[in-house]
Amino acid sequence: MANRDNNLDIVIIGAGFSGLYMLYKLRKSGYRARIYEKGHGVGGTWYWNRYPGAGSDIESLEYSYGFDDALQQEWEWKERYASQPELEKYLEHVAERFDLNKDIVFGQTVAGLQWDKVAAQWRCEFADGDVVEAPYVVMATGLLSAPKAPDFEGLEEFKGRVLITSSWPHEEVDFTGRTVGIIGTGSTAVQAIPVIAQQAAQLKVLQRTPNFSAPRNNGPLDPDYVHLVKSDYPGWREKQRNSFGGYVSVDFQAMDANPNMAMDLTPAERRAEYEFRWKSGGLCFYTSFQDLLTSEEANEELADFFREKISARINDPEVADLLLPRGYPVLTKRLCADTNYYETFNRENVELVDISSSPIDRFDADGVVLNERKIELDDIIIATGFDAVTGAAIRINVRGEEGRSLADAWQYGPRTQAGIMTEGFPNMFFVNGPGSCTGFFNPVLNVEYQGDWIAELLAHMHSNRTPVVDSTKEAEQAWVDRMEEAAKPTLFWNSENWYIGANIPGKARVMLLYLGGFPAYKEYMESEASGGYPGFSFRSA
Ligand code: NA7
Repeated sequence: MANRDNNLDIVIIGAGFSGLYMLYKLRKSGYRARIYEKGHGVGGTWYWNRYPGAGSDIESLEYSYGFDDALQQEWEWKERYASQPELEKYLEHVAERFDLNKDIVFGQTVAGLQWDKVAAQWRCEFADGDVVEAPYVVMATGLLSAPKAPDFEGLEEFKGRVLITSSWPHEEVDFTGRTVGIIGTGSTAVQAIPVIAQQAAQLKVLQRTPNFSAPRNNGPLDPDYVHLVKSDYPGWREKQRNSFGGYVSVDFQAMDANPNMAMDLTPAERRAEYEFRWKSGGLCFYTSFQDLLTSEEANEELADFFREKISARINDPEVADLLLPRGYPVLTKRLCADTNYYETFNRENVELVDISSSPIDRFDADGVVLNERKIELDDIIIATGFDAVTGAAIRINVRGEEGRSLADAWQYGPRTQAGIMTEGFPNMFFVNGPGSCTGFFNPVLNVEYQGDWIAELLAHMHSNRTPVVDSTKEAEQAWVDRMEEAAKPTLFWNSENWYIGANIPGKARVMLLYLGGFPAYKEYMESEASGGYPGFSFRSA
């Protein structure tokens, strides 16, 4: 028998960074909101991805909420980049501090969402058969939360442990004395490999495509740097919000993106900039010049710089050669940030296995069979990435107007207006979803912005007594065109990256996120709001 709850205004799906902020904001705005979360704790990405070495590649002082000054002043981050346990603890603290837990139902998987036109509400069905109904739904389902299915033939026959990085066990996994294999060499594996190599007897890294990685230069936070940020945290946040990507720390100072075109400078000037960024570490390469993602020449020179630096970290020239990324532009697959990744291949117990020349054929009871050899394993770790941006929403059976499914509506790529709504699915809001800046912009600040904007939209609807909202087709098309225009001249099309859906066989190849930068995004959103929301249609129930 279904449970009906008539006291709910808003269902929020997911208790990660996005869902928690939405609950905080919407409750504060007077709505009865509740989160439904599949996991048994808060954290989202930081609840599920608990593999050894997991952590954020955006600095902790920046990858955190800015909405409450007391929170940001009082919370003490330990390291420059927060680890998964620290991030999970932070989000648990936020949930307690703002009394969010009382409105979160854990262990509840949303299986279907159906728009009931007559009642003007969403019917939300859970995997266990329960149902709730509410006029509004917020999809806080995450950007990198739907794992790419591990579709290796014979995997079920393998007698060892199969460990998936994105649903890592809560109890400690001991690799002592074991021969461990890992598939994947993206950001996840680049974080996990150096840590696991220290414990496992043997580690076999099965690499299909080498990635570009910059040193993460992690370590305890310097108190002077923390003092610098906290002495004007709101000002620091403002700098983040006014920047393209939402993270501004370069070499422990807030620094604007370099306004220059690489190719307008001399080779020596470019080299100096890259050396400076290498020393600072991590993702700050994205802001080193304006044309790195549009000029093949500039990009190739940076790729050469990376290859030179990577080579210098590996002892065996043959191994180094296999680890050098070639044939696709640097920065188009998300740059990895590592601690001792390349040095790990200098260890006696680590072997790099090139599965581009000898692909995985299948698994059997005791290991993995490649075209040219078999590797016996005690454990296999799967770090093959995500059906990014759209996967989590589409895996829910969402049915909008006239029963149309979201999966069908997005089969040729997601269509949204500014990442907020998709036409034909009234009263359903997306945060950190397709069409937003997230992924290219700090997702924590993005959800704060989108959440505040949605709350204002709801207030507008309330005062006009029009409780139902949808995106207009025209505004959605205009946004889709705008996204295409921003993405077209870039080099993202020249690699198999998740930003364009190219890591998932059969997924439409479209740029999933808005590449025009957060300032341009805000400008659009502000003109919509101040102009009375011309891109949206409103109606009474
Ligand atoms: P990524 O970056 O998508 O990396 C996945 C890795 O898994 C990558 O090396 C893939 O190689 C490899 N992969 C995927 N499928 C296969 C198969 N079938 N066989 C062999 N190897 C495979 O995911 P991550 O989890 O590391 O990082 C995701 C994001 O999280 C990251 O971008 C940051 O934003 C944080 P490929 O390149 O496809 O040849």
